[in-house]
Amino acid sequence: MKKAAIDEAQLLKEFEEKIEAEVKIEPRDWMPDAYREHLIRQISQHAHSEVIGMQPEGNWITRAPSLRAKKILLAKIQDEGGHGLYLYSAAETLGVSRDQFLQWLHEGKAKYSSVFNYPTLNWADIGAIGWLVDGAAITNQVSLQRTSYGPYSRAMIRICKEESFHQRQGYEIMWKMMEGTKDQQRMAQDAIDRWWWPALMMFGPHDTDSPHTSNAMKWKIKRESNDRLREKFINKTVPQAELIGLKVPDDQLKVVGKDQMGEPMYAHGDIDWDEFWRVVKGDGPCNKQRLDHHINAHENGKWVRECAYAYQIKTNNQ
Ligand code: FAQ
Repeated sequence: MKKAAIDEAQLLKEFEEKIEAEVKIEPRDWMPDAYREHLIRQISQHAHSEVIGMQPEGNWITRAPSLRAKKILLAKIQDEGGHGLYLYSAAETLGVSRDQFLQWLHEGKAKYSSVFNYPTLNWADIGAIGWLVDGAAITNQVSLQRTSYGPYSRAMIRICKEESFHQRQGYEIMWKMMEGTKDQQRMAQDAIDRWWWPALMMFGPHDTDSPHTSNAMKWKIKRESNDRLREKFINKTVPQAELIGLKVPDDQLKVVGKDQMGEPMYAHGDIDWDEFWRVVKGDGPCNKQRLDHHINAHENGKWVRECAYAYQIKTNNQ
């Protein structure tokens, strides 16, 4: 065996021992190329989701029903932008520039969560996004706090603190609507009818159809599988819906047992995977709108980046 190959085998062994011992991998540590590429893909897509995810809610800032609701929504959307920034920073530690990430997004080479390609038709949708979309996101992100890559894990810890507030404010909106008039109750039910399935799709394809899960679990990038996280989300969310008088739009949903705390565990009906892949591949109700908006905003913000860059050069030269 040549020396370079022996060195590489030793480095791989040390890397695997760290993963096994739950020692975080840090940016300057040696890591296999495939591990690096896997992280670049997942973290940048996660960042894009946070930023594109600002659009469906941003649509309702000017139409929030009260000053309180408007302040909360503004703060929440701003948080999502911040989450995108933490995540882009974490992804950049892997050696790819932010410009490159954005170029991949604009060229359609990078993905973002399918759920953000659905329209927000009324105020109840803002409740449904906070409750269901943030609820699904946090279920996944709590487990990602233990991901093996240090910068990603630390970003997740910070993000989860804010995300739990987002979930609660969404649930509060739904709760208030369910205490309101018959029309408000109908709006809330209509919102869960439209957002339930897209929220379940956020967890990705079934484990058996998920090409990345095997490596992700081996390297402890993902700590729980797509299906396991989806089940956790359903088990947590169905009782919340029932508590305020909402019905989850799944006729096949049934209780299949109790967990250790005595809480019900559910089996769900079939997910429309044709719809999922159509939306992932660009043919959802709002894919074009979301991407065009991002491209335009990026173009319009060019002068701000140029000013910041000029200021940086000026201060560095002082
Ligand atoms: N949408 O083999 P897998 C949020 C793609 S944050 C689009 O299972 P993996 C906060 C997948 O990329 C929400 N594409 O892949 C917020 C892959 O394609 P590729 C985002 C999807 O990576 C709230 C292919 O399918 N959260 O909401 C989706 O092991 C409110 C095969 O899939 C994260 O990104 C999908 N739903 O598992 C903001 C969490 N599912 O890359 C604003 C971090 C799968 O080969 C308002 N990411 N695909 O071209 C993850 O946990 C994972 O990447 C999964 C997918 C679970 C998303």
